[in-house]
Amino acid sequence: KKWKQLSRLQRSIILFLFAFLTVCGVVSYTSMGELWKSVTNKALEEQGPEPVTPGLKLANPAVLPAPQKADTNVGEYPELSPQKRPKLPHIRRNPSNLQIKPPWRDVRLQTQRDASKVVEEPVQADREEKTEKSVISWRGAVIEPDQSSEPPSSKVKESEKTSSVEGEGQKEPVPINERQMAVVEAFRHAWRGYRDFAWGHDELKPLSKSYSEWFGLGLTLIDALDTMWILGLKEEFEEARKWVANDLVFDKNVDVNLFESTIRILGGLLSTYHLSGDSLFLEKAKDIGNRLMPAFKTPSKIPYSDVNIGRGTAHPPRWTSDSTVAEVTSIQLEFRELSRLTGDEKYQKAVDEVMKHVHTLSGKNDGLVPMFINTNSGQFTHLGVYTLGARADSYYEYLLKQWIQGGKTENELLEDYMRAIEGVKKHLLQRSQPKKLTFVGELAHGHFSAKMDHLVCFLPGTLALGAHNGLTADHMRLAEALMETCYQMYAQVETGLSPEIVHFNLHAQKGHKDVEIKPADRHNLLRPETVESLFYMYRFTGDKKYQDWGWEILQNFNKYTRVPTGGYTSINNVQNPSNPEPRDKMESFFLGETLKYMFLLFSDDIDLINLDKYVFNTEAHPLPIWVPA
Ligand code: DMJ
Repeated sequence: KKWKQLSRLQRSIILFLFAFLTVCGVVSYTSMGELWKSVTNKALEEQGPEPVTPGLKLANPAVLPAPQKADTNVGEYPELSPQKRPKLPHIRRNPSNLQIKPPWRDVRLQTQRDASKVVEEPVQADREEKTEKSVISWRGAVIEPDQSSEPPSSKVKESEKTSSVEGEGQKEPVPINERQMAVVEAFRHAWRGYRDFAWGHDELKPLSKSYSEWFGLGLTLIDALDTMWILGLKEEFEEARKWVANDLVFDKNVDVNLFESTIRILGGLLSTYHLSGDSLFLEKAKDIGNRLMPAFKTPSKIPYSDVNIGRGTAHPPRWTSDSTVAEVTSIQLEFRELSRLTGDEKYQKAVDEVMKHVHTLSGKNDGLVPMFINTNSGQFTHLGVYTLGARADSYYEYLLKQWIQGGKTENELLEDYMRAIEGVKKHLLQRSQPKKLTFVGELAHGHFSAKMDHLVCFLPGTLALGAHNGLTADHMRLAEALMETCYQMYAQVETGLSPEIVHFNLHAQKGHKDVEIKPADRHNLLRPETVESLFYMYRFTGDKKYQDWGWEILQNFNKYTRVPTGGYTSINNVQNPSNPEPRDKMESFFLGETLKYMFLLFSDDIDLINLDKYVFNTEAHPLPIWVPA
């Protein structure tokens, strides 16, 4: 106890003295070791035996600046209460009311304030549970009981005080800088193409000046709503809002993909509701949320991939009764938030059940999951193949993000996340030649492949977010290494744009770079993952190199993917600067994610979507973090 009361400096001095005395022979190595053990393992010993875990590291303190206000003890380790899912209904279901005023700017473009506030009175039952404090340790993430004698309820009040709208609303908006202006310009250019040639349709085809439909629901428009809000584009936002009010109809005989429509449409509508406070968006979110619910009517409760939102029927893809693991485990943030807002727990129940079930499943490899799950049996299928790329990626992302969304109380999510990252370290990490870049490969039936999807570049950002929330400093070090790798996936390529997939060289060969690209993989779809991670890395470290890397990427998007008549296009060949072979398609996530993360990356205003108040869904739509009761 006394040891814990000492400051870090005092602890360091004592340890230094012991080391000094040991070297001088005054104290034996053994007693030095004992002291060290008793200091570092105290929490572990208190809980009794820990499952034996290869690669287990002792807890490290959070590596990053302590989160702003949300948690008082995060500078040490996050507090975890006994395993309890957040209870519904929550008291306040209003939007976060993030904007004191709308973000519209004059010539001197200014950032809007995002004075977020999710005030939820703790329900009585929760208060009682909170008094039973616990110690949780998981592979280097040691979460100690709250040291303060303050009752949980007074803590809530404290956090209410510090995040109050009144308090923050007074702060001067921060003017946007030149790089952000360049993003606004890029967005306007992209939007012009969409508005002129694809208005109300899913995706712009900028070369043929037409559009493509996927679900026929104005996907790009909905995905881009909160980006317009954040960038301060008033006219564009108002016009798009009118379309949502008058033309967005979900009562259509159309099959939509559950995951894609959840992350883009439901997520986009919910975040726009929070940012704008406009109930139109909540009404639309409820409508689509309800229409997606039939997907969960399966023998196993693992949802089908496709839903007919007009007929209320759901089914798996034609060729299989499997769903994709990432898809069924990356819809939770959105449905849980829908429950919180509506007070109807059915949405949260459905998605929580999926997570609980997946938590118990066999077929994982040190926390790594296969890519498919059967909707009848509820079991993983196609066992033995592990990737952090397509079909599994956002499973890992949402473990951490749900834990954060729920106020860091759902221990199973944290356990699964920590175990999975250990699995990544054990099975998937390798170093390339000649630059010794750390990368995440794939494992197929025991065989390692040095293949990495660009999609995996979400991982540095997610690891950094975990470290910011009190997880081991080790994760931050890995995030830094992987961030460098993802940047090199751009920098080592002729156009300065990453291909969809790279293969890393494991052996040095004269004239070969780290990154090799196969002809089938050399396209670029304007994907966001690298700039997304750059945003997190800059937010948490303040290291300007991350902004500079993002700036290079923006320049290269402008150079090779910008279509003069409006819009940006995916390209087929990142290795041919003289003809990158435009594909004639602008994906909705370019506006929903890529440009939004660029704008946030170039900002120095940590309150422009404060990461202690919001958690981004996997389509870059910010949703409020529920204030812990
Ligand atoms: C987006 O729809 C989401 O980011 C998803 O998680 C992965 N694929 C695209 C972007 O690359």
